[in-house]
Amino acid sequence: MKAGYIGLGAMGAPMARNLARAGLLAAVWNRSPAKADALAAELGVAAAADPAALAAAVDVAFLCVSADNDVLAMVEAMSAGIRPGSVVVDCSTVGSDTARRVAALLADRGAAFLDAPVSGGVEGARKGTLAMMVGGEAGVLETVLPVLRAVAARIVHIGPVGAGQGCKAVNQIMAAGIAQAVTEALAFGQAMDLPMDKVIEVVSGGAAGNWFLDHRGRTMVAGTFQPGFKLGLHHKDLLICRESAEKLGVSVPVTEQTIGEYARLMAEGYGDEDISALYRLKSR
Ligand code: NA7
Repeated sequence: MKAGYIGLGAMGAPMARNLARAGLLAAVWNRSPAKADALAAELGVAAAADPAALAAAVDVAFLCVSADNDVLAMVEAMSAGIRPGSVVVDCSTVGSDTARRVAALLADRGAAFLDAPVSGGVEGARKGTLAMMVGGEAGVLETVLPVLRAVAARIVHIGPVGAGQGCKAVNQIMAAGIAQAVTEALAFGQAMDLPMDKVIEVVSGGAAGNWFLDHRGRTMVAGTFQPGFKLGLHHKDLLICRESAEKLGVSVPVTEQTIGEYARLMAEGYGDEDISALYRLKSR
């Protein structure tokens, strides 16, 4: 089975590398061509002329682009080349409605679709240890499972198309709460002049230990906020969560607070920093 990858950003590029390591990658494409050319040369695969050419050359086409409209634009751009029987796997974080729209567009071309957002950060993408939450037909997932295993260590079928994105919204709300708790607590520790290296070391081993503290705790107290996961992208995800919550009549106060605080940081020019830049506000 041959795979192609569209969207070679912080998450897409390392996932493409893992597909190449598994001998599955045939072609890549990126909006800014320099990234695709460099990665294609590094991995010895084709840099497709356009998304349609990539779609025509593969059985499984991965997508990992920023937002809903970008996914829709890419699927439109691929459609002339889509092979009947092929599968598009979207690892972007977008709304469930977008996933369903894309699935319908692809069904008209005889192709299948899985919404397959991931969690685990750039570290997980590099190591191939991502958690992948999948929406779509179980039979389609089964067909492409050997390919997905090259990029993700935990792959769970959540339900029909859109359910993967629903699960990702759960993940993103939880990630916001964890970011709030960790940045607030570490700023509090810093204000007490505690030795923060030691605080992080011991707290990590107890009941409050978590991934975000382990991977971003030391860098945030040192005042560096390299992504990681861009704050502006998490803001975009939380807007999706808020919209769903409104439709469901569910209250999401942590999400609301985080949206407001991210918006402040974005207005100050920090939107491309890691989400741990929330620490900037907590430590003022
Ligand atoms: P990055 O590192 O910001 O990468 C975004 C990628 O999406 C990058 O390759 C972009 O191309 C591409 N992109 C963005 N908009 C478009 C459009 N309109 N058309 C084609 N390609 C586009 O983000 P991450 O890798 O961290 O995250 C990607 C997704 O996974 C996102 O949904 C997250 O929430 C989760 P560029 O290189 O800028 O030309």
